[in-house]
Amino acid sequence: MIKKTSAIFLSLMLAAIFSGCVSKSPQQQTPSPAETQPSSAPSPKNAQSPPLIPLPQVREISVESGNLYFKPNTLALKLNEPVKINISNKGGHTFTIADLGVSVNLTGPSATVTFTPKKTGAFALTCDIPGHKQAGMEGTVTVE
Ligand SMILES: [Cu+2]
Repeated sequence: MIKKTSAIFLSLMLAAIFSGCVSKSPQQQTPSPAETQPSSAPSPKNAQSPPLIPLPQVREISVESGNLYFKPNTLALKLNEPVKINISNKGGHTFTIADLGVSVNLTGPSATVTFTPKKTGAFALTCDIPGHKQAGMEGTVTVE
């Protein structure tokens, strides 16, 4: 008697545990596809927004080139910072910074030169027309 009742009790317990495991598993799987849909929806909108790329700052400097002078004749530049020099001119001259690879012929009333200093130091600004440097068309360009 005792062995039969214990065997029936054990079979009922196993059936209860087995049925409980089977009934729980489909309920846990159903919410997962519903959660993935709202999270994937906003991502294409973020990908379409244009990326913000900052433009490099170009510093502009005005220099006057005249009758055997540059005004100002000292320029302070920064390493790897693009610079645009607007030159107003009278006569025939050049705006030359040989050490930085810059040389512009000045024949008209204005000229521009844009470059980026790639090394630091103090460099000579000159007019390369013969005799003009000796007459005073020279200066110094410092790059820090
Ligand atoms: Cu000159």
